[in-house]
Amino acid sequence: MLLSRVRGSLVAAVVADCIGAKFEFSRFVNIDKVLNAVKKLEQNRTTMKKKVAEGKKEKQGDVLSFTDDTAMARSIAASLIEHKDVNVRDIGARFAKEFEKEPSRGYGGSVITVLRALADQDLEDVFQPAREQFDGSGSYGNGGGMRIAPLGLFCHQLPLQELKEKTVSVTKLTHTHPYAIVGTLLESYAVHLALSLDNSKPLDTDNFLGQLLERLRPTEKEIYDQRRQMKSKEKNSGDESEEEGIEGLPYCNKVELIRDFLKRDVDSKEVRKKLGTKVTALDSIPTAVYCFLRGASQSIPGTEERGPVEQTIIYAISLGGDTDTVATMAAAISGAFYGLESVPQAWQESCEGVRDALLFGEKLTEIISAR
Ligand code: 8NA
Ligand code: MG
Ligand code: MG
Ligand code: MG
Repeated sequence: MLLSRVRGSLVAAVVADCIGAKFEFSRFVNIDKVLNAVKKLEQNRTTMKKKVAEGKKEKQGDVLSFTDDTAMARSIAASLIEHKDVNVRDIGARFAKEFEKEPSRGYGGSVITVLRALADQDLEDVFQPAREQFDGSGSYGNGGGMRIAPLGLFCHQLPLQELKEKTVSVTKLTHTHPYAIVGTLLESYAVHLALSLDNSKPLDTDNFLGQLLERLRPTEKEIYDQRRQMKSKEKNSGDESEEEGIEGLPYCNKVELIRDFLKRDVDSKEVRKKLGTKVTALDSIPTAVYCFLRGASQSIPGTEERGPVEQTIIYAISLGGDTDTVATMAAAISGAFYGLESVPQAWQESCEGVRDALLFGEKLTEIISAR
């Protein structure tokens, strides 16, 4: 059912961010450590329920907080619901307001300059602050991808061209580097594709990658070509900004690498080295796609008794690095395929923002279904 899958994507993304946040950038993470953390969380819920059943006073229990990833995704979801379309000025204003209200959600080091500038209601060009980042080259952080899932869901059954254009404009509010844009497109394409596929039979991972590449290849080429044209125009008009060369199609190459990884037993070290777990888009967004497919193939040692969404989240966090962000992006894709029932109740009850995600999911589904 569409409702379960839209909600599944949003809720899985929230719990992955909350659970992953504790491990962000910690040096020694592995499957056992992540499993211990989720088992503890599950036990806490069981103990709490027992106490309530015995008539002892209800305790709220520990609730894990969400981070910037969810804060920004919520702004996009709320804006899409209110305007029934992408309204970049409104999304920018919401990003700024959220940041102002709760600046300690773990925002990226550089994006905060943009978020402060976006608070200015009279800003003539909302994309200007992002364009000025890093001496005019723009941020290539993964902040575009970590928040884009609600848009991938919103665009269900709309033409790909629309999904592409809307994704690019929402990304450019904070990230204008072509690597950030293509990475965000990879994530929104993946969420959109996962939601559209028949989930009554097991996922055909090879077919998923084939369809994803079919979407990504022309897009990646187009985004780099546009950038080259823009930079060459600037050069001719005397603008000094320099661009380090973008060669080939690095995202498509990484997606091809995922196909190879799925055929053999790949250890975490190789995944970290060749796909990456950094805060940069190119070194984290393809990794999220891989984590989704690894969980879907149910091939993660130590997690055999768990469902695919759980496996994806546990595995993504176990890789270390930017754990909350890789996990939230992977979970958004996985939840869109497997649905809300695949996210354990205990996880849902332990994370801040799940109730809102359920509500956003309901309203987004109403909009999609009314088209
Ligand atoms: P961003 O735009 O600030 O980018 C993140 C970082 O990437 C920057 O601070 C730079 O170090 C580097 N970077 C990006 N573009 C360039 C460039 N053109 N040249 C050189 N360096 C560059 O923020 P974002 O929104 O993309 O960040 C996403 C990540 O930041 C997420 O993982 C998110 O969770 C968060 N984050 C949180 C913490 C934390 O304290 N919890 C720390 C780092 C990042
Ligand atoms: Mg974060
Ligand atoms: Mg950020
Ligand atoms: Mg992060």
